[in-house]
Amino acid sequence: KKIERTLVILKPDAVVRGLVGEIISRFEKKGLKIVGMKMIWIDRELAEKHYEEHRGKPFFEPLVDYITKAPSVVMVVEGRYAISVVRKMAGATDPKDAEPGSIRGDYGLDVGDAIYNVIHASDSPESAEREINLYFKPEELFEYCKAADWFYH
Ligand code: YYY
Ligand code: MG
Repeated sequence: KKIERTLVILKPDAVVRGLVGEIISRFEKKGLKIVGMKMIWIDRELAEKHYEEHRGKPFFEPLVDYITKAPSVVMVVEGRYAISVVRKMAGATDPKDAEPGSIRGDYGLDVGDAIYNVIHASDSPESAEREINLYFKPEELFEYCKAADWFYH
């Protein structure tokens, strides 16, 4: 069945533009399960850790500025092939290239010094595990049944 967990961040632009509810709603409708969620104001230390693979690139500092500019909503989303499914739902990195129907394709366009693209989603099982541990303690993640679970499982 390949049930996976992935880290999603509704970035500061999603929060200040009032897109949080709409984006969460997409994951719910898709059949994904939210197993952890909170609002946090990511600080520079956490941002630099999160994006350490990009350290030294020209967009690194602007990216850290962007992600620390206002609060974010971080969540762990669970479901069948959740990592690749949520990446597809997010769409291409640059919102001008992202397909309509994807989150970045539907909600983003303007960019700042960095690419402001509304959402982060883990890109592999290894990054999902690393990123989930960066933002959540084990006791902040929950196992529970949703109404349709009896139907599929
Ligand atoms: O995984 P994803 O978020 O789609 O893109 P990455 O290549 O990992 O880059 C992380 C983050 O950095 C991206 O969401 C926006 C920003 N960024 C940028 O501002 N300018 C670039 N040329 C590439 C990425
Ligand atoms: Mg990435």
